Amino acid sequence: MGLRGSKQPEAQVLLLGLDNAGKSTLLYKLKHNACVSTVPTIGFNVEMLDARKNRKNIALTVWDVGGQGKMREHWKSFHQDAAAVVFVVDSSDRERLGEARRELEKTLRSDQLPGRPLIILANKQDVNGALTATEIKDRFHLGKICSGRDWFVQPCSASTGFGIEEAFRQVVQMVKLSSHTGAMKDNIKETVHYLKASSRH
Ligand SMILES: Nc1nc2c(ncn2[C@@H]2O[C@H](COP(=O)(O)OP(=O)(O)OP(=O)(O)O)[C@@H](O)[C@H]2O)c(=O)[nH]1
Ligand SMILES: [Mg+2]
Repeated sequence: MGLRGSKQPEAQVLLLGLDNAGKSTLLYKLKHNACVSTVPTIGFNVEMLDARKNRKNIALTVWDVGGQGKMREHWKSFHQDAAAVVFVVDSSDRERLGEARRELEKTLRSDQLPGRPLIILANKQDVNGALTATEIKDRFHLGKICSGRDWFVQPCSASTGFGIEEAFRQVVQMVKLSSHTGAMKDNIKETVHYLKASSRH
């Protein structure tokens, strides 16, 4: 059963990427078509998005998990039941590209994400000098590290909205639907308790 308690087919989509990549900006652009001013995410944001797949209404639950160093150790709590991973890259931040690649590789090694499709968002294309989607594909050696899964790189700007709908369509097309999400909710409950407890110290 899904978070809404409906029988509508649904899928859990996990938004990951370094801090400052633009995940939360993207989530709220998708949800409200608005450029919301964000603060670094401590914990996660979650939104339901409606979509159509195979001529049916489906519900995507999109989990946007904070990307700061301390948050990354919690990413794995969100792996289970994620039907697809959307990895957001700040294409204008050349200095942190290696760090982003290492985090992506670590994520793809998770035994809880076997064969799950990967959509890389080459975000911040509105910034002068941003790397193109092809450059990101090459620098991340995506052909090599993504063997055994479907993958796609989409250039976009979460701020302006450029490429966002195309990205969403790709996610909908590539995601596999399921009707069971209970385990993920349990994992997340534990993580939320842990984060609340940590923030009190
Ligand atoms: N120019 C430009 N700025 C962007 C874009 N997307 C996000 N930003 C900015 O980048 C900064 C970080 O965006 P967030 O969405 O908070 O980043 P995040 O990935 O959620 O970061 P964490 O929550 O720390 O993991 C904000 O100042 C955004 O306005 C974009 O496409 N273009
Ligand atoms: Mg955020």
